[in-house]
Amino acid sequence: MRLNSERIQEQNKKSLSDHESQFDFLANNLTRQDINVADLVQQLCDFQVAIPSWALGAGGTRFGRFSYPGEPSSLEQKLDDVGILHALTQTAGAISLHIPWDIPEDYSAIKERAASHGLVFDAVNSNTFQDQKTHAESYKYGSLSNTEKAVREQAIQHNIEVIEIGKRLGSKSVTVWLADGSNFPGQNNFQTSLQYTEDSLKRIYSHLPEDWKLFIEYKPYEPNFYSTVIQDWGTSFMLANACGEKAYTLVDLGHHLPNTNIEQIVSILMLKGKLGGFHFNDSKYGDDDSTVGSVKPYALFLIFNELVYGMNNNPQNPYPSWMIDASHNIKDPLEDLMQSLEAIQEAYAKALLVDQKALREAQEAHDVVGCQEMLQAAYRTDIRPLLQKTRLKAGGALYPLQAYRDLKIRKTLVDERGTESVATGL
Ligand code: PSV
Ligand code: MN
Ligand code: MN
Repeated sequence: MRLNSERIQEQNKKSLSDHESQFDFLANNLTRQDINVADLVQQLCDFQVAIPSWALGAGGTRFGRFSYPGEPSSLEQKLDDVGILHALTQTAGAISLHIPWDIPEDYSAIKERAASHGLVFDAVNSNTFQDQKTHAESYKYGSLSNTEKAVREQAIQHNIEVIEIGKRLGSKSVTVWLADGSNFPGQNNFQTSLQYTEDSLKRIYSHLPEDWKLFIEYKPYEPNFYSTVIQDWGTSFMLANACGEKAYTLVDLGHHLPNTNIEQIVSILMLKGKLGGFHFNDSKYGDDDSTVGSVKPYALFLIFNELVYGMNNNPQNPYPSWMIDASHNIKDPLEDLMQSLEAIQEAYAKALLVDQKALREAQEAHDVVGCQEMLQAAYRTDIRPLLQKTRLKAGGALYPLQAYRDLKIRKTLVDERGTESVATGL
């Protein structure tokens, strides 16, 4: 299924005048505060977030999985789904593949299809957390950190193959997330595990093309419940430094223990020039992979406030690679992703409203109340008309979710793919 722009524009006509009056009200307010509204719209237009291929089907829990009707059952269909998201929102211009779930059969056809939707290939992800039928060794006791050389070697070779696949697609980065760790005290030697991981990552790094980045993702627990080898940002940072200048830390919002100050982590990584990638999601308890902004929207705004500061003040840090990493069990995955995209754009737009210079002055004057007021004033501004304007300018839908429902897109997908189609992935 392909969503043409005429159908979207037709939808927009219905709510155009409502939008105009709401936008004018907001634009006048912002202009009175000396905020350049046209600049804001442009910055929002430029902000693109990659969609992970595994979020297009309903996720599962360890107790079961309930497929969603019309799920994409091939890489081609996954690209079509992201194409729909991008057509409606104009903010999802990239897809991130997970190997071996998404190995292309015909590379030029896949590249053509992606380009026809206006999509590029973001980071490719390796998978050494599941055993593969074609692989001789098992990852039951770890992959890059395994005490057995043959297992480490297999995991290294897999990562190298993933880089090769990414090269053919035009990706520029590879993300390594390891499930390696231990379930019981005494099971592993912490030092040996970390040392093997470092040695293995260096081998992978040595195969990285010149213009590529290696993203090292951390996570405190799960699937192992006693220890994880790359447990936190410090461990990831250490490994990235050991590998070299093309290696970076990747922050996944769900990969922190409750109440961790993620905005501070982001800020320090940018100061050190090592924040490479970002996975958006939200959670109440752990790595819940819930819809972005559904539980802690103010925390997301505070994180964006640091990201905006870093992007303006830390030339030593490359422009981060943005991706959603969410997967849940019950919603229509495309509707859920539209909600996530909106929450990301909203937090980013609000962070752009913060007068960084005035905030700095208030910090230096120890005006604690003033600092908080500035952040909260930005957070409390209803900037949704600005997001609508951005989408309108880029050719997207004023109200993507509404348009998706009015145009009965899910029904079309089900008619085309059937109710039994199952997405590949977790
Ligand atoms: C692990 O929890 C993770 O966040 C990694 O990014 C994986 O690649 C992804 O989820 C797989 O679902
Ligand atoms: Mn992740
Ligand atoms: Mn995760």
